[in-house]
Amino acid sequence: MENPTMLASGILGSSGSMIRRVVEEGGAGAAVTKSLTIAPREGYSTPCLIAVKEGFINAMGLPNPGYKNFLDHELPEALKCGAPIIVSIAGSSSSEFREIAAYAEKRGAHAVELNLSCPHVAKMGLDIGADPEAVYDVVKEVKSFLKIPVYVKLGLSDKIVEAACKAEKAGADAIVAINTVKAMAIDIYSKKPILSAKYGGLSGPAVHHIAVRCIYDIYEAVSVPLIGVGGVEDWKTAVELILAGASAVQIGSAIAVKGLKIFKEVCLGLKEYLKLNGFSSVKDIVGLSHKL
Ligand code: RRO
Repeated sequence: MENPTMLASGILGSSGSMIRRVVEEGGAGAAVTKSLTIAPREGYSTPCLIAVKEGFINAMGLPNPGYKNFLDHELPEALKCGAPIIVSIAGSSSSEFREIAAYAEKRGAHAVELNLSCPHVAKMGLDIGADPEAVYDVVKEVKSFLKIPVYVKLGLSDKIVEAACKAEKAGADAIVAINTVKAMAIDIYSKKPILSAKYGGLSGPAVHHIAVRCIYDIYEAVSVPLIGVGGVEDWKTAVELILAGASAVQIGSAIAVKGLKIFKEVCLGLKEYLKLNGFSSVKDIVGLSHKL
């Protein structure tokens, strides 16, 4: 990667041309696709995304054209940007993760990210990620044959550190944390939950300090590289996740607020911060808050 910023899964990662723009115009160092499933999914009906005071709540419901469609028709375009493209996978069993990961590798993905963290789709995501033994089984299965790196994306649960340890034991090459946090918004006039799926995932500034805490705790427990996600909205929030232990950061909700310029803004601020503090590389500050 040319810089430590990445496009987070779920934002602009549904088409090859958008991914190219995020890298070529925005300057992201790498991009993660929207999570792919075996069969195409339409996702939940509207309302599926709302803006709240400190972020967004979404329940998109994993809309995607199915892995074959995406990997045949969108990935080749995305790969033209030259930056690493990481294919996000959602499944409800080890064999589903295996099937999609194998095809992603065949079609030229640089890595896969296993979505064990979506907080509001039943039997997928966090339903697996909050069960450390299930995390071990899925990661072990994918690692048993795949040559490209396997990132494991975990979400907020009481077991997140245990799950990260199990993922590492099963061979994960990196841990990504966190996803959105299960939440709800109620319309005081209709007196009903606003999202059609009732529950959704909270993202943006509201979850930043939860992400910092999770990265900090996971860094103490594992040796593989960590990628921090959650409320990165400027260079300061990126530096905070790096000091907690992240080697790179993913950016999602802030794109909806600031546009694609967020990537260059973070990189520039990070560079200045390193220079002003006498460091020569991001590596010098990864996990530094544990050492002082
Ligand atoms: O598609 C979604 O509703 C979704 C997914 Br897969 C995820 O991992 N996280 C999220 O907040 N929404």
